[in-house]
Amino acid sequence: MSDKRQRARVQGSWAKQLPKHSRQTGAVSNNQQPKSANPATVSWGCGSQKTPQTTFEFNQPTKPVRYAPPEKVIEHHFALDRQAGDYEISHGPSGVSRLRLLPGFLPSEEADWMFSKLLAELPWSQKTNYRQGEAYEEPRLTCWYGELPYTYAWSTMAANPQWHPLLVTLREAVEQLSGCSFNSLLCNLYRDGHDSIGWHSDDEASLGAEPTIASLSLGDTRVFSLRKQPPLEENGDYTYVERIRIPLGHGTLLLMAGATQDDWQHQVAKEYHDRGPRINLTFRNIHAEPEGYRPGTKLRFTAKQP
Ligand SMILES: O=C(O)CCC(=O)C(=O)O
Repeated sequence: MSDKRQRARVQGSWAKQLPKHSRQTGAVSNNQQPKSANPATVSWGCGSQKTPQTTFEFNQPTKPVRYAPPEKVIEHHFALDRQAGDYEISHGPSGVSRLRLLPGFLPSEEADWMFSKLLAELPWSQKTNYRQGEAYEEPRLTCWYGELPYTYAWSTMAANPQWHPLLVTLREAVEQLSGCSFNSLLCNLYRDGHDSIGWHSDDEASLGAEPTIASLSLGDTRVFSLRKQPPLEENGDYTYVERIRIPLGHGTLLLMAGATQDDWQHQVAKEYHDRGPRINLTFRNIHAEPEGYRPGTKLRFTAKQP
């Protein structure tokens, strides 16, 4: 828990130290505290010791205490009813943010061999990104498919129209289910629990307004977290925003649509217990950026991807 969130739970504050004359006499301004000389002779059952005594006074907070809303968890059991789970996670400020969750989109045995094949056969590499001019390696491996290049975090993935045949099949299955068409795919490989992707929105101008993004997970389960963008008056402070966590398991498809990329950020955080490898395929529809347009421009300001 961040220091600020923790502080938000404290319901009062310690009083200032008493003026010197009242400390000497042991007097307490509101008469609620026991009187004591300082230093006092106090017995703790192991002989008598001179122990300095400090006097505290509890002040009621002047402002109402503010709590962060409890994190919600979405766990949809597709196997029970064979229905997708549809969630409207917010209705503003930009519009309706929608998620559709389909655990078991790929049956487990098919997902097993697809995972092994993609792990072995995709051209995985570690991308170098830039933050305030400083280079850093992404804490995961990636590869890109699409007729157009894709730029984020000041670094470009070159166009790669040579789709792996299995990815072509998966793209068709995802398109049929979602009713959307996708011309590009960002593949992420989290080698273990230490690999991650930080808070960000998929809101590059090249994705267009209100993009639908289809995210297919294979391999070990990892927690996909969302947090709401704070209102302007919070000055970028996420302490009190709504949060959602969704465990994404082997063969699960997640669709993000509507205003999700405008009003929310998402991440897959590092984990500190053992995790096996996980592949995540995010199908997207990329548009050519207009001439003279700086690649990777965001539609709005958001945190950078690590
Ligand atoms: O691995 C995931 O589930 C999320 C990937 C992601 O956020 C992205 O590729 O932008």
